[in-house]
Amino acid sequence: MAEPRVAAGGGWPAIVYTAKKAFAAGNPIAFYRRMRSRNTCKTCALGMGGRRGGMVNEAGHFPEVCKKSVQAQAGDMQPGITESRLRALPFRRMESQTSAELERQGRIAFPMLAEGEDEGFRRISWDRALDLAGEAFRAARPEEVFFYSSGRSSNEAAFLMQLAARAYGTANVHNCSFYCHQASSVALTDVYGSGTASVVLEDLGKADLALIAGANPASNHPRLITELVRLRRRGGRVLIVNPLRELGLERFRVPSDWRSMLFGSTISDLYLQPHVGADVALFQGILKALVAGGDVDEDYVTRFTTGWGPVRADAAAAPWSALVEASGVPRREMEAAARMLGAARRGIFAWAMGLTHHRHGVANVAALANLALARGWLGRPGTGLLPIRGHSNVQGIGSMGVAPVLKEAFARRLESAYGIAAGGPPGMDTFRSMEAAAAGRIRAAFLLGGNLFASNPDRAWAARSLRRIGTTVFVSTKLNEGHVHGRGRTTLILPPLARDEETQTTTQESMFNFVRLSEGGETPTSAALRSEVEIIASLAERILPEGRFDWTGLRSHRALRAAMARTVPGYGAIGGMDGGDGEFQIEGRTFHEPRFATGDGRAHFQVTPLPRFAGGEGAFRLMTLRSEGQFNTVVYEEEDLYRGNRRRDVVMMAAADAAALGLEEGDPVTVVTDAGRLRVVCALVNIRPGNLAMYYPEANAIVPRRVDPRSGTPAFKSVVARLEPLRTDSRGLPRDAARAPAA
Ligand SMILES: Nc1nc2c(c(=O)[nH]1)N[C@H]1C(S)=C(S)[C@@H](COP(=O)(O)OP(=O)(O)OC[C@H]3O[C@@H](n4cnc5c(=O)[nH]c(N)nc54)[C@H](O)[C@@H]3O)O[C@H]1N2
Ligand SMILES: Nc1nc2c(c(=O)[nH]1)N[C@H]1C(S)=C(S)[C@@H](COP(=O)(O)OP(=O)(O)OC[C@H]3O[C@@H](n4cnc5c(=O)[nH]c(N)nc54)[C@H](O)[C@@H]3O)O[C@H]1N2
Ligand SMILES: [Mo]
Repeated sequence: MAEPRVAAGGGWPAIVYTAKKAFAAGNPIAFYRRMRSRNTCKTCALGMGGRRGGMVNEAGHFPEVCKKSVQAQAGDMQPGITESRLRALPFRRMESQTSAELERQGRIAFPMLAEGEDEGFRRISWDRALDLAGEAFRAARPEEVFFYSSGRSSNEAAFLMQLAARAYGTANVHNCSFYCHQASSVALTDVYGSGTASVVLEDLGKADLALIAGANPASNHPRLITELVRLRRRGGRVLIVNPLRELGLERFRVPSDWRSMLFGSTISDLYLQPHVGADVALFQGILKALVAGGDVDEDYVTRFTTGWGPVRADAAAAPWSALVEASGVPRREMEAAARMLGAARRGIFAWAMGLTHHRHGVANVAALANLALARGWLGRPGTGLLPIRGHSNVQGIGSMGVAPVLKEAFARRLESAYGIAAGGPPGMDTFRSMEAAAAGRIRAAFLLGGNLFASNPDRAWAARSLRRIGTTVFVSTKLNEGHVHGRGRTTLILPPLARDEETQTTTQESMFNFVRLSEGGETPTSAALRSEVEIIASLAERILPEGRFDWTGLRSHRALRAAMARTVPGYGAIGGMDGGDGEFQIEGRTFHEPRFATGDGRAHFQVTPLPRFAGGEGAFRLMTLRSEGQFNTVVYEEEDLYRGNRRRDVVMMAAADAAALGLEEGDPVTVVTDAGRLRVVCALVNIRPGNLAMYYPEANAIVPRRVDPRSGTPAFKSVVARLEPLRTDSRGLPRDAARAPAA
């Protein structure tokens, strides 16, 4: 078995790493000062920094820092790419570089162009670049373009981008949440009429139970672990639902807490390991046991919810044997979980990609919400539902309307304020836009950050599709694989300021629906960089009829915030952002009383049929996941300390399955899906037999193009896979043999 290289998550390795990065950035004092500057943290959406200063959380606690924020900061503080360096970087060299090598080329410091048979990018002027981009959009019809945003940009840029796109006439506007938490938004809107968390950070401080399903916050949201440690110190309980035993969810050393650093902190009280994609069965089993134990809050259910009857009947009708078989979890473990829920007074349920990246992602979240409702844990302090968001401003980008459909009230206000048809038929989401590109139907695309190439399923298809786009306009801080493998026939890269380098203040929204201010003001890498708002406004000026908008007004972030205050639901308070301590909680999203944003004011139980595993006899369930040493498509380190892997071209599997296949740690093996084959080596981990794990983004080479029909999210974590151990025959030549899992 691959032994973890450390005894607990976090701890000294995290601190040493931080110090190393700070010194590598040149001047550790300047680095620290920049980390502490009054700007929102650049990595996850837990919500750090802002007006209260960097490394401070929403509850005012300091110091809060993680490896990821240090990497992001070090990446942005790199010197700019020079023209001579760019000349030495033709596509044929870029094509063989890893994501880390491309990132380490430095900050993109001036606009770049590649067209026709060009062998690489070359520097061009801002005016020329913007003119070319403008011409491409003017030559296309509105249905032949799309606008995508990753989750790092500001609310101001996002608001302006969707406004310009809609005024231009397209609703093909979307963001990375369509590959991330869209299933949560769809499910939560069904449950309580709003698509985001029902809780604020303080609620975590009041809960005595936390259930964390399908998430690995020890790596991906380390600040959340601090909350779990505090919760346990108060005598609370933590329940983990994850097919894979993640070291950091068992033990963690919180660097900002001396007790935890010295002795380590236990995280999980109960660790349930269902099959990949089998959470609905598990949650239904726990619900069944809750009913049997008399732990349903009947009074709450009657007064504040609808739909309990059918959900209860469904759970009653499901035989234990079917639930145990489907989930892989023994009945006594589901009953133990139900007892833990029953013994707690206030619980918060949180989840991430382990629930959303499935064909039935929406049902996964709905099934978890049913459990919360049965306990009366929605709309009361210290209770609620918390989708753990990814990018630092992905939620704000969605709130700003970077989505193919808008809430009715939002669309109406945009129409009356700007005379644009915002309430028309829905545009294409991210995956639909990729399909349109594959069919050669996209003539121009605008990509505000991100890396659509490496984040898509079926890597070869994603490359082919993106390469068919007429003109692709990237607004990117650093080079990534998408700029080369996923470039358009004409490709422009426009370099923006990072949020802490902006000359005007910007705003970001956390996963707790809290909007904070970034002051910007740090010295940018290059004087040529422009703010995202400036870039978008300059493009919009070129593609919209003259005099259509007051462009002086729309370049002012303050004026944009005034526009948001008038149009974006819940954002009324943003107009006052610039005065005093203007950071604010968005209206109408978090619930501390059981009165919800649904038509009838109640929360809605949802019936969730058990999804069936599509693999059949002999197939494994393969998930793709992250290590701590990467941020999405950018892999900083090959090594995964926590899972004990020194390389990433591995398939992680259970010892029992490996033994049945005659495999040992490090043996070569081919993973086969209906999208392709990938030769990797075997890595033994503590995962439920019958299930496999591989690293994203590399595994996208063999992740098929299947999406959840309700949310449009690719099923990155329910892939049907087979293994072919590489065997040798009597002559010592390789001979492939397909085999089945042990369980
Ligand atoms: N260090 C770091 N931090 C990040 C990121 C990063 O790349 N690196 N990315 C950011 C972004 S955009 C996001 S969305 C988040 C992602 O944060 P997470 O969702 O935590 O990340 P993943 O690694 O995709 O998957 C998380 C867990 O889901 C489990 N899992 C897989 N399938 C299932 C299943 O069927 N059921 C259950 N119950 N569990 C399952 C896996 O074992 C894994 O532990 O992190 C953000 N923060
Ligand atoms: N198989 C598999 N596929 C997945 C996933 C998975 O778990 N498994 N996860 C999915 C998820 S959750 C997500 S969110 C997507 C990620 O999809 P994306 O958000 O599209 O990808 P990222 O890798 O986060 O984008 C990184 C790039 O953003 C740019 N960038 C960084 N900072 C800034 C900035 O401040 N401004 C601007 N303008 N640009 C910036 C840089 O050029 C950097 O290279 O991938 C999805 N794909
Ligand atoms: Mo994400």
